Amino acid sequence: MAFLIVALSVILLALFVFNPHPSFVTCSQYLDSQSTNTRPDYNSIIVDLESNVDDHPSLDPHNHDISKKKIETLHIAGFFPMTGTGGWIGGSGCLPAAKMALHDVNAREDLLPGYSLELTYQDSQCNPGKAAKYMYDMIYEPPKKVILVCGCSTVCSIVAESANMWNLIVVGYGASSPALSDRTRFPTFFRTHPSAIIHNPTRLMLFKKFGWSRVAIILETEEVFMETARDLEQRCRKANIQLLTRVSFVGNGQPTDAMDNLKRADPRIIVGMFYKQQARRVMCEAYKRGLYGEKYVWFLIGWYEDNWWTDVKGLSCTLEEMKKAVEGHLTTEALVRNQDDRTTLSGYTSKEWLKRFDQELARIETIGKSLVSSQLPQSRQPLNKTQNNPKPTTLERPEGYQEAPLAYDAIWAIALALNSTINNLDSQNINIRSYNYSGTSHIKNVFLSELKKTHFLGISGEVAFSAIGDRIAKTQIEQMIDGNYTLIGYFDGSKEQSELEFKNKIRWPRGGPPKDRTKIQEVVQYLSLPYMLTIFLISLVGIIISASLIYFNWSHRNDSLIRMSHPPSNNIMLLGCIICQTSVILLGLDGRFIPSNQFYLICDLRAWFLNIGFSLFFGSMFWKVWQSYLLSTRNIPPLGKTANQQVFMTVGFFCLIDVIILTMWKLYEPMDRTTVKIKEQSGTELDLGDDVIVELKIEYCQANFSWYYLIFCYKGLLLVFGLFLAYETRGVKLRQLNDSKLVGMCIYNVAILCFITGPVSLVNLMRQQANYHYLFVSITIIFCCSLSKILIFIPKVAEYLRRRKKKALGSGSCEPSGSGNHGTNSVLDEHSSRDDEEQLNRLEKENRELMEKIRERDSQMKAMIARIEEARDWANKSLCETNGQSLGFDPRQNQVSLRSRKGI
Ligand code: ABU
Repeated sequence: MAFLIVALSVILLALFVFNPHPSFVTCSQYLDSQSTNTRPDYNSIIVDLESNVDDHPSLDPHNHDISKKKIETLHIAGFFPMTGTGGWIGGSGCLPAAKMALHDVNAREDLLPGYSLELTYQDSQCNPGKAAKYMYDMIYEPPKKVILVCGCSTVCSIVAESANMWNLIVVGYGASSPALSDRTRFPTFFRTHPSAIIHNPTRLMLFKKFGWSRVAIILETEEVFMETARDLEQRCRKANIQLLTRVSFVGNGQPTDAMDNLKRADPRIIVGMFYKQQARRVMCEAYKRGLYGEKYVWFLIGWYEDNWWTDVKGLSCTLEEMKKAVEGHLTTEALVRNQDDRTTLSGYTSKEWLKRFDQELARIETIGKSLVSSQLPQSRQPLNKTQNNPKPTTLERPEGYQEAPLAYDAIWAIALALNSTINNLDSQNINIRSYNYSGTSHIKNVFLSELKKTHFLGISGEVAFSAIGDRIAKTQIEQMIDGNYTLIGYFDGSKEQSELEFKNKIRWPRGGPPKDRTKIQEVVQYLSLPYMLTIFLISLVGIIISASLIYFNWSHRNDSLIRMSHPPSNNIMLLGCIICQTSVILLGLDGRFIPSNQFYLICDLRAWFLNIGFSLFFGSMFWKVWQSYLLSTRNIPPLGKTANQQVFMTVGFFCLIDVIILTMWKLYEPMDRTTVKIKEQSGTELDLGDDVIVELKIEYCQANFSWYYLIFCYKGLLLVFGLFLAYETRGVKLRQLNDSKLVGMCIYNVAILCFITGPVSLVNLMRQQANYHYLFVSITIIFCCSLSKILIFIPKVAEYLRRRKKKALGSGSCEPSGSGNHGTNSVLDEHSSRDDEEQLNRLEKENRELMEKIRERDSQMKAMIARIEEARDWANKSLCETNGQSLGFDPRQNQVSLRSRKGI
């Protein structure tokens, strides 16, 4: 027996000495281990608090009876992120608060009588992998834990998702992820920390207040931020606020690419969602890209420590640059400290509590300085005042200082819920000691329902949990002014119709909120008025001249000079000129004169006038060279009475094709006004400020180029054929069409100019030069029309004037009728010319009859010769047969004799 007792003692001693899980500690165990721990760290300083609690009066100004006898210990397992390189490492501020709460709770006689609470904790480093391992260790390592507490969203997610498997309830003091509100995924999770989505209504209120309807989001790819961004996106969509872009980057990477993408979207209002370490990198990159200053408003998370931006280690920005980058940004954060002077459940007002907490931190600091001053986390390093931080406010505050009341209240909430649970279980004759990780979840359920009912005034305000286990809180808005955070106001998103409550004015460097976008000022480059008016004037003169020439043609229609030029075709040509020159005026009418919604009419009119005008103008000339070609190459009667019909039909046919094409164009792809950017100028250059960009645009009729190509093909064929005819008839002089040679010359001009102008006018570079384009096209049209009129009519008019002059001088001399070639004709009075013409027609008719007779005689002669040849062949053949048979003669040698015998 004695041997057994000794052996058992040895085994127990060995187990105690070779503890397989030395990585986590209870507060009391820690005191023992301190004597052997040669490496002091920040955790150790905090644990010192526990060791000094009882003999430190600052912890207990209300002098609760802390000597009460506790007989049973209830164990809490805690995750406090205190070291690490990413995420939220606010355990440094929260652990002391949790320990204060434990002390206060344990000191209360009326709370958990017969029980004391003890905390076993781990530095999770805000690392879910490490947290998972520590959780299993803490669960499987006695003593049994009745509840878990955690901070940092990534850790709470993994802990809370698995805790239910062990009938464990989790209370989060520092986890803001909206994903944690999912009751199916986290059925036993409660938190004193409000969800991060409570920032979003506040952000939205600010967007609306300052008239921002275009925002961008940059976020770190952690569930907490992704869910918050998703919620913000949905709210923005509902509020008609455009989300310009949403860029993200991985937590342990550099945000450079994301920042490049962000800059490309040209945002002005940027919401940033990331942990502090990445916030520094983002703001440094923002500085480098110029995404800071008076034109930009950054919305950051408000729970970083106040001097988070001052640590420039590992950044490529100086402190000065960082200060510029963060200046003026706004933050939103949940209000997690009771704002009034009411005494809270703990017996302190929040001010008293804060004072007490600050004293504790100071005490820890004192201990820490002597122990680990060289190993303090960067955020706690005193700020070098020469580094241009004029008024640093929270030099010695550890990370998590802001969330400390949440950690304090989390322990109180647990204590209250446990207290009610024990009472509840007592009434059912169940002891809390029967609580087990596996098996029945009855105790867990009782605990859950008690936790749900929890409602008390805590240091962080009213502590109550919503149906999804979330904390309800107000948000606070702050702005960084001169390197320090200044309170701007509050917003209570939980209340319907809530308004922003301003305490201070936001400082806007320009006196007012910046614009949410670069203002794009469109400037349509219209035609230069002097150019346009000059062209209008020239066209008008051209139209008047054309009309006058029509009149001239009509009034001198009986004059052989005019009559022999086929005046109807010339009139059609002049009408075409009038229409083409009108189209030039239409081309000059731009958005200054035509409202945008009616601009399509101008587009249509331009196309119709130019096409129909061209068909009349060129079609009539085409007909003339064609007739000239027929008359010169075929033996056809001169232009008769049907000539007028012919010209009308030909030109009408060309116009019909135009009508078909233009109608189809209108029906299938109607033209409309469009503007195209040709140049961009910054507003600074034009003294309009850097928020403005001037876009120089040109306006034209939007059309599918296929229609242009179709018309060009058709007109091109006409031009080519016209050119051919003009070339073929270049040397032909016809009395019936006395100006056909001149018309041929006109066709050359028109064809060449059209072949150049048509394609060039479609080249983009040309189209972008509104003035040059207009001048180029309109001068070509005017030139074609004017040259044709000059070539065809100047000789006629000149001749007419010459005749009039002679007549006026009383000259009676008669000259023979002219050949009709451009005004070199002899002067004839009207009667003589008519007789002459009749005589000519007679002669031509006789000539034709004679020609016909000659042709008849000719064919008779040909028939006779053929018959003679036939007879001769026959005779030769007969002779050959006769002589050949008797004499063997060559028949050709006897031709003469045969002929003589036949008497031919
Ligand atoms: N206020 C700290 C929140 C940290 C987190 O949600 O991870």
